[in-house]
Amino acid sequence: ENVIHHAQFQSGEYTVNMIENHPELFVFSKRQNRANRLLHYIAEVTVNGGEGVKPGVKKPHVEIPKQKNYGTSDPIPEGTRDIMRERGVDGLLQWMKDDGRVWLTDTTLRDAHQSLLATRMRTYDLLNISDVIAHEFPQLFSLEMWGGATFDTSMRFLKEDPWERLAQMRERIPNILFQMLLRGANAVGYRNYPDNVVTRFIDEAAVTGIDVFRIFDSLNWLPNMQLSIERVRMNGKIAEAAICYTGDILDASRTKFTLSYYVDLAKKLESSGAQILAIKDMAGLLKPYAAYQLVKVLKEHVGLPIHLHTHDTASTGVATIIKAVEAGLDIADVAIGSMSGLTSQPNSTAVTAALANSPRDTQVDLSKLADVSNYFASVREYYAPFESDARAGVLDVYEHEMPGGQYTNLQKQAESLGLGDRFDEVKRTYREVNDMLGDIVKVTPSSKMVGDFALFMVQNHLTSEELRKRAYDFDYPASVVDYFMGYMGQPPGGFPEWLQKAVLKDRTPFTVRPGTLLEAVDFDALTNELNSKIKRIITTRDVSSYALYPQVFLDFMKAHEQYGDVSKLDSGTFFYGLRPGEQVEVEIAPGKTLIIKLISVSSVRADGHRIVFFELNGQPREIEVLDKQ
Ligand code: 3PY
Ligand code: ZN
Repeated sequence: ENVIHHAQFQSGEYTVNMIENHPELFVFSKRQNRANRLLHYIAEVTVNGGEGVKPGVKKPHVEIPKQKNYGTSDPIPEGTRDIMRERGVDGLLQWMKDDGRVWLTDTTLRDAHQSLLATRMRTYDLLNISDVIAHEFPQLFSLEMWGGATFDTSMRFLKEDPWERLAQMRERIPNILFQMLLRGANAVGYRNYPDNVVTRFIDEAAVTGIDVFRIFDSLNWLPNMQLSIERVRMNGKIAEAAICYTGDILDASRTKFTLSYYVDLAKKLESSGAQILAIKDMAGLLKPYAAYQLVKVLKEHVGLPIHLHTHDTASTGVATIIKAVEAGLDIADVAIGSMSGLTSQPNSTAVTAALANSPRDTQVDLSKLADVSNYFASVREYYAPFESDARAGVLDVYEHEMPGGQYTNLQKQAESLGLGDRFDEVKRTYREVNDMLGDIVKVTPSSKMVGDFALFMVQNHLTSEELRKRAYDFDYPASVVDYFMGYMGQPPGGFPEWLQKAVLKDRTPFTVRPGTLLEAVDFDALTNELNSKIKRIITTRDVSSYALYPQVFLDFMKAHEQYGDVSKLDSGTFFYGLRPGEQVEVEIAPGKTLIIKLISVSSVRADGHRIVFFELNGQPREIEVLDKQ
């Protein structure tokens, strides 16, 4: 396996000499060393708290319901992925249409936790429910389980490899289509990348297990989506292209994002090769009667299946889906009950129950949904530090129009700048910035830019009027400068000139597709660079991660070197460490399990350190940790 994942092997340029030239292929980390590194991690977290968890926060007592162990006499039932394998993409889409049910995409494994828990759900918790999903939910269209913010977050905060998540889940769930969110020319990042970075990322994602790529552009700018659509199709996968919905088509005073604007965009996406049309209502602004109107008119003008993605921020989500179904919707995004609602997707149980015994019954088993919901309800307790304090749907989303996936993330960003208690002001300013920009589509990365701009204004105590008066006096956040330069593409209606001039000063913006200006990445050079920096075998996936997120990837590698593979720890241990007397089993490799028990933690010594006493497989171990408090 080391050999087949080696970049040189995958690039097809290997020879028999390759093994001689790369002796590191046969250097395997020692088990002993792996255990030690994990003990260091657990000691560190026990004393100082895990990432995002303040020291002193008590580890919750969580009972995770045990999941069924499926034996060989319980084969995995046939699902949409099997149908696609047998009949191809067109065959699958025809088969779905003939079936007539409302097809569901479950977003629990991606957007639900991106929206509710700042994208922190760990692979460990996703894998533990994967067998159940494969066996009990073959009636789904797809599982949205990758992409969006999960890619960088998993390296940045969870210190785990996003590619491994995909590969491991693919192994456990071979029967249901896997879906990812792809930000078009921004891939899974926050800026446009050179074309060859985007195409290579798509190839790698397709090979590793993604079947459906939901492709969008943060400004609804078609030229930024075309390359991705083509590349997904070249890989024989499903190109689902999205119109991002903002504003309110039923509000006659909103003249920019009208019904005809969306229909026009949808037609262009269809002629660009899209195989499914997504309505991406990233903030949850699509109200039920607007959804009816939109889907009905789109159905009249576009021949593609329509897939609705909404957020339940104002609690209208289930009604929106049902009205869209009345207008002929084909596929709807939902999240499992305990991970639904608020800034997440509408509740799968509610949608399933609402359509039960109707001609468009989803065929999903309600009692099985309840079991999985119970699982996520308990797992979610570990993620309490990442929850927002919202308890009920609120209407202010119609005011700020912030995407669900951004909400908890922006809140964290505000807290890190010491603006946590001014979040209401940040939200108000977010809308002010939108209006100042001439009303734009707000979704990653344009939403991130609006968020950065809003934080900048709040930090500097500026209203939009004051900013207008002193617009030339400031250095603007990097994302704002990039936006006005044209690095995210062109917004409908263009840029407000006064602000563009003030932000750019003596720089000249461009209007061509950014991908035509960005120099292609030399992947061989990147591979060599990585080989010189990292003491293990470099895979083509590593090279893709590095091309997208150079510093984040290197930091992740450094953490990996220091602590080993922390994705193997359960989430209680990962976020909070161990309590004195607590024992956990860690399966570091198939059949290789460490038994780790925390005995005690010493008081702080004069040099600021504590000694953490463990038993590792019954043998005493001591680890010294600096107490950072
Ligand atoms: C993302 O790009 O991560 C989103 O979820 C946008 O809605
Ligand atoms: Zn979303």
